Parts: sequence; C-alpha cells; structure tokens
Amino acid sequence: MRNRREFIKMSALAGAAFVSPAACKSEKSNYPASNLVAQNNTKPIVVSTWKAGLSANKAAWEILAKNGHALDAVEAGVRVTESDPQNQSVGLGGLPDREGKVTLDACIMNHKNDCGAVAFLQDIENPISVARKVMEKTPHVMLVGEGARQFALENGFPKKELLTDAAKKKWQEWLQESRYQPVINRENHDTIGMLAIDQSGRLSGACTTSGMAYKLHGRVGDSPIIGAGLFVDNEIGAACATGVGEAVIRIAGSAIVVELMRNGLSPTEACKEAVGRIMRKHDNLKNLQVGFLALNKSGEYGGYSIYKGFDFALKTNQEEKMISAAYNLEWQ
Ligand code: SD4
Repeated sequence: MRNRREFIKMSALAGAAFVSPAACKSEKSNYPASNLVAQNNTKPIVVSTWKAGLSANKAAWEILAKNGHALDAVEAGVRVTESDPQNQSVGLGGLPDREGKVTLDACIMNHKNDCGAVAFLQDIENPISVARKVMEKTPHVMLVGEGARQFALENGFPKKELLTDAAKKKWQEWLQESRYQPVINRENHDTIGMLAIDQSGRLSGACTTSGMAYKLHGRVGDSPIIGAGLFVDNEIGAACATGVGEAVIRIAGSAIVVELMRNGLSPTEACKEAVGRIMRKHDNLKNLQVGFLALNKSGEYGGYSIYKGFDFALKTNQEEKMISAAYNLEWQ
C-alpha cells in the first residue's frame, strides 16, 4: 500500500518551478509596498477556492453588500459549502477517513489577528462557526477532537450524522483496495478557503475541509492551522491554501504568501513564489497539488498552483466569475 509520504517525497522536477532570486527581485521592484494602499472603489471583494466558491461568495456578498463585516461574510459564505451534502470535501457529505469517520478541520481569522480553529471535529455540520466561537468565547486558538466536539455541543451546535449515503458508498468501494492515493483536485477535493475585504477595509478569512479522503484516523492537514491553511494581516493582505496539506504546513504556506506580499509581490506573484518553494522542497511532485489564493489590501487578488486545474471564484460590485489560477505543471 502506498502511503502519504510517497506523495510528498522529492522528485527531479523540483527545479522546474524555481522562481529565481533574480526574477523575484525584478518582480518585487515592479510592486513596491506603496502600491498596497486601500482603494475604496474596489471594495468589497470576496474570493474563494474552487467552483463551490460561487455559491459561497453569494452568501458572503449578502453581508458585504450591506456594509457588513468581512468576518461575518466569510463565516456565512463557507457555511454554505459545509452544509452542501453534494460537496464531498467539506462538512456534511465529506468523504470519511479510512475508518469511515467524517472528521472536519476549520479556521477563521479577522482583521485584528484574532483567530480560532477546530480540528479532527466529528458530528458537527458547521465547524467554521465552532472555530469562531473558540476565537470569541475562549482564551484559546484551537480545540481538537473530542474536546472540540464537547465545546460545540455545549455551545448549542446540534449533533449531526455527517456521513451521507453517497460518501459511505464511495468509502466502501475504496475499502475493496484500501489504497491511500489522494489525487487532489482531479477527483476528490474542493476544500473551501475564502478571503474577503469589506467596505471599511477589514480583511478576514475562513478555511474549512473534511481533509484528505480516506486519511488516517486522526490526521489533520493545513486547513485549520493558522499560518498554513489561512493567514490574514490587515496591514497587507490575506491568503489561503488548498491541496496536500502536509506540503503547505511544511512551508507555513499562507503566512509566507502574506509575507511575500509585504515584501512587495503582487498576490499572484506571492502565490507563485510559495508554490515554487514547495516544489523546491519536494523531490516527488507526482500528485502533489497545492494551490494558493491571495487578496491584498488594495483589492488585488491572485492564485497559483503547482498543477493546472485550480480555480477560484470572485465576486465584486462588477463581477461574479471563476478564474483559472496560473500554474507550473500539466498533469502527466
Ligand atoms: C488537507 N488542504 O486536508 C486540505 C485538503 C484540500 O482541496 O485542500 N483539498 O490537506
């Protein structure tokens, strides 16, 4: 049986995505930090990963359009995806781990660097709202497993069976061979990461997932980890990640994207450099898909992935559409 380590080992392709220091330098000089100034006419903006982002953005927009808070918008937005039983990577209907348990990871962060997270949470449909409760009602940032579940129940979240018949059927089919072979974004993943800037210029972000299908029981990826699956710094911008979480954690992905923007890169360039960093750290890139999405204070946004196929949803006053992220490699 192949294990997940095989998916994140090094390969000779690593150099292909290298963003040379020289290239970074010249790109940097095209995007001086002084460009990162809020432009009132572009706000509000919401972006989110994958196609499910379109309906999630709509829910977020209802709040943003009424001069609401970006934090309320991202929570409301990703709740739509969590509660959609058709989406097999998030919340209700998510594909289970190898033991048939649906375990959920989520985090949320606001413009003041307040943040909350839950990981390895079972029986609760909307982990993002539990994450927000952790942020607002406890002195902690993250609760996991049974402790998170108890906290949710005590705070009025209803207990819910999250394993749908469709997801159970897929899991039972998987059990025939029990091969742990996650193929991100080709068949079974659409974690939602959402970033928004509201009319007052407040940035917030949310990220929520059922994680890798058929993962080891107890496995937690990048999505609930502040700095990995999501990061927001209201001085600069926000970023989130999708794809193989282990690879994202290894480079503190979303925090790095924000720091690269702080150093003057545009959102797309920052995502590209983070992707390049992951590629340089891994020899074997087979099936190693990671995508980053970023939004800066001035309303610029962009995404970049290792492989072709990552797209994200945008909603502004003028536009509502999917955008294909730039990428480094074609699938073999
Ligand atoms: C994880 N990053 O659990 C998540 C999976 C994902 O699109 O993003 N899939 O590793």
